[in-house]
Amino acid sequence: MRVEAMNGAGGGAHVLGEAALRQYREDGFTVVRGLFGHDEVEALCAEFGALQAAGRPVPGHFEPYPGDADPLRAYPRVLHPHEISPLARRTLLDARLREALEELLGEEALAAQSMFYFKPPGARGQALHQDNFYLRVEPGTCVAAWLACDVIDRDNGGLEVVPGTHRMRLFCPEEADAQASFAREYVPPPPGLTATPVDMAPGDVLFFNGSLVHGSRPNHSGDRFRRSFIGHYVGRSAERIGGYYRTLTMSGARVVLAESEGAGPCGTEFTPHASQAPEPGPNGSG
Ligand SMILES: O=C(O)CCC(=O)C(=O)O
Repeated sequence: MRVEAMNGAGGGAHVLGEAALRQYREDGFTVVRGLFGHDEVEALCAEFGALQAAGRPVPGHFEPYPGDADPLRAYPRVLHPHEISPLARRTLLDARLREALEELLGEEALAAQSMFYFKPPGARGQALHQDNFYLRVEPGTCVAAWLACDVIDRDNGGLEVVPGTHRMRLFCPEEADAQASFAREYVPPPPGLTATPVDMAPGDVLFFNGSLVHGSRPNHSGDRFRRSFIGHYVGRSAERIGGYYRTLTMSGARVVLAESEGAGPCGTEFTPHASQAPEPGPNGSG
């Protein structure tokens, strides 16, 4: 696969090069290597590690069941952590992400959500899906910035993308395999296209279009977490978005967009968080 490799961590220069922009336009994704430093990644892991070790629920954000046999109940994903953690908020609104996003969007970026995935050994993945199925950004779509916090590969359930699907419509999902995916929706790769794994190192950021089909398989490694911090963004020209997504400028000011219909948290869980239950999913499945 062609993944653009460049270190954009320095100030001043464009975070993305021409080749990365071209790849994003053609394939729907690109990777910026080493955009965040190892110290920054370690600080994020320490922040969320402490949240998990405390074992206390934070309603609407984190609902752990310490010691549960299901690794994803012991280490559930953290939803909208930027609303409970100043470090997560700084990361979501980071100036390097802003610069890359505005190059990709061609306009001002607004932040729509953040998430942190622990994905411990043995955890299920998230079946192939399209983010804008959940965010329902209109007109247009969203962009994800997916920051690797560990060495991420096929063995520990790294992300897979289906290049070119960003130019296609939103597909009606099928039901996912509950043994392999914590989320219900599954979008099979369209005929002739296949899912391609994206191997990453801590600090690398994968940017991808909100209509790109992507997802991950279970973490089959015996002992390696696959942690990632994820931000979703929209262009300033977006008019509507799902009510779950409380958009912010990259300076942190709230921007209220009209609410689009059919939206829900990203990935309808087979066992939903209490905070997700009242929000009807795109298929009314919650
Ligand atoms: O990290 C994963 O396994 C899935 C994340 C994802 O699909 C997303 O952020 O949209």
